[in-house]
Amino acid sequence: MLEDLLALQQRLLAAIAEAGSDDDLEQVRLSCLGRKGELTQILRSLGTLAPEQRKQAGEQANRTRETLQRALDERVLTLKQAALADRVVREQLDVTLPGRHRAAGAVHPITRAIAEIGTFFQGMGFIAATGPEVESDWYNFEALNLPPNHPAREMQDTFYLPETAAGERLLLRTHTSPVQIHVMEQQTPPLRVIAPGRVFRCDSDLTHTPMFHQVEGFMVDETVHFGHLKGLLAAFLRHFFARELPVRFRPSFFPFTEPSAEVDMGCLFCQGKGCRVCKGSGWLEVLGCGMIHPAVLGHVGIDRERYSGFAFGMGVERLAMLKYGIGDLRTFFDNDVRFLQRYGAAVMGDGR
Ligand code: 2NM
Repeated sequence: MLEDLLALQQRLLAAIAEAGSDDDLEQVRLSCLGRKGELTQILRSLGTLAPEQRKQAGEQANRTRETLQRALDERVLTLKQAALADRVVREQLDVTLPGRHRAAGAVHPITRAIAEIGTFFQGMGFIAATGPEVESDWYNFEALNLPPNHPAREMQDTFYLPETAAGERLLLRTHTSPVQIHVMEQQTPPLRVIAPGRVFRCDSDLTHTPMFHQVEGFMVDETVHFGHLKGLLAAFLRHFFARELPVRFRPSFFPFTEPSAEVDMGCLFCQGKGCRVCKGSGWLEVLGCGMIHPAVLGHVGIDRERYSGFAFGMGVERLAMLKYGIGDLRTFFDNDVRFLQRYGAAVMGDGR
């Protein structure tokens, strides 16, 4: 019996020393001290021994139990410490590593330019209006006096949507003028409105993107004349480019205005002497404008005997390129944060 106990103790001590996890240890504990454990069975069988043997075996069995229990407790602790030491190595944090760089964004120059344009016209009493980017033929063309066979309506310039169930061919607006038509329909003069927003033309090369931005504006009141338009746009350009500038109006043609004009300003880069930017002319073409065509006023139910109006339109990308010195139109839409870091602003420029 004594030999049996010592042999059991040796075997179980070896098993405890080999146990690599809490689960292993629990298995060993159950096999020896559990209800059906080997030592438990021996302790139970002590009663069958003669009194002399029973005392000796009992004492040895208790010593074996204490020895095994202590070995189990120690092994639990050893495993716990080993696990902790392992974690300390695995989860080491190198506090001297450089931080991860997060590129900071900025206000996009298009947003900034629209805000700056808006600030000027707000100061002149204009209200900003917006409207849908998907339009009907009527609002984008017909109401603006663009006849059915006008070149601007050709398929290659306009993005058309699939025909609707009702047989209507909707399109992506090619200018923000349809917004002005909506406003003129819904409100009565006097009106002073600008319409900033995205417009779409099926055109893509070095100097054209299929989506770009416009700010158009118009004013309708009694006695509005071309002199108001000239004064307003000259003041706008001098405000936007923050300098005294020569401004000239050249006769031109738009279906929705009569008379129509292109507006040039003195070249910012050569002061009129002629350079690459102005192609040697000394002038930069920056706006289109004119007196709203009586047919347009008629289409929106404005009394053309009593009221007159002017309208103008500008491309935001072109103005932003000139003002902020941006060389390549397509970089506006590359979505490269380095573009914002170079040309972006910390604030909008209109108080926001
Ligand atoms: C331009 C040039 C000339 C224009 C006309 C209108 C409307 F709706 F009032 F008739 N809005 N914008 C207009 C006139 C736009 O852009 C170069």
